[in-house]
Amino acid sequence: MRETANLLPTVLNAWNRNNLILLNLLRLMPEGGLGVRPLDDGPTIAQQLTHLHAVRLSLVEENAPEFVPRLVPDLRPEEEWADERHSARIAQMLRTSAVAVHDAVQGQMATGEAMQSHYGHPLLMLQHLIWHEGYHHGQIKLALKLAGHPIADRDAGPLTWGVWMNKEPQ
Ligand code: NI
Repeated sequence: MRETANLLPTVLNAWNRNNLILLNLLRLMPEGGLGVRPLDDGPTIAQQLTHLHAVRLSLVEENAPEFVPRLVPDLRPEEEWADERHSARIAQMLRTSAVAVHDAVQGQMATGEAMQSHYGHPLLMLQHLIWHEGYHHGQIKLALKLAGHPIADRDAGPLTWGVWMNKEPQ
């Protein structure tokens, strides 16, 4: 019988894996990929990634504001859909907001209370974000394919599905 009393570390580990997969997607991005738009009037891939960062920080701010990190100007999502084309800066944003979400959920779990604005349980915020980011992951991969710059399954597999399936603790 597995211990079910404290699944929090496993759930937080899943969140960290989700972020690692996004960072890996950024690493796999073909030359010029950040500027690709799935639709003529739609956001670029870069904008989708900064949107993810901004949504994370907004949800933390609305629900557990004490965990909003003090951000250097470059990492502040002044504009939700910023068209940031520097991959290293986007990666830094995603790392920072991932820690903020992790700490907010962990902190809120410790209080035993619901989140301040939305969600009856802190883990639902985490699940919501994983769902949101998986949605954009698919959109980004499809956009690259439509633009003629697909990421090959053999390259993406180990850095996406492989991260979820890795049996080693991360
Ligand atoms: Ni979205």
